[in-house]
Amino acid sequence: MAGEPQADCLFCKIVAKEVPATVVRETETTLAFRDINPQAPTHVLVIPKVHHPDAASLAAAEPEIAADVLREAGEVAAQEQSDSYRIVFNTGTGAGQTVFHAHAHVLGGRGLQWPPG
Ligand code: IU
Repeated sequence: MAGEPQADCLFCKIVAKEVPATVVRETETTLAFRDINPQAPTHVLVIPKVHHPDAASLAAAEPEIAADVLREAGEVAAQEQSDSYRIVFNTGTGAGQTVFHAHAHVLGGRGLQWPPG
């Protein structure tokens, strides 16, 4: 069920501390940790602790927590001293989503090209 922890979800396991992660920030509703395959000097994932498969589903079901994720993305960038950064929500396999628990990629620390690949 949306919002409930999913037994087969990697990010739910990270929230439950069953899988280790390098956590950089934590709030009551969110967790921010370093991506294991960083694509920029700063590459942090901000996730809601509740399970929703993607960002739009999270925003539809629990808009306050979606706002928490966005606010924390900004806090991560500030903590990493990234004035310019990108927040990415890959949605769907065709866009590169591989983990179906909503997450914001926070990328910074280098120049970022547009359009993305
Ligand atoms: P995506 O947008 O669903 O592709 O992002 C998933 C990210 O999760 C991706 O950048 C992976 O490198 C990252 N990740 C991780 O940080 N820790 C893990 O154990 C696994 C994936 I598996």
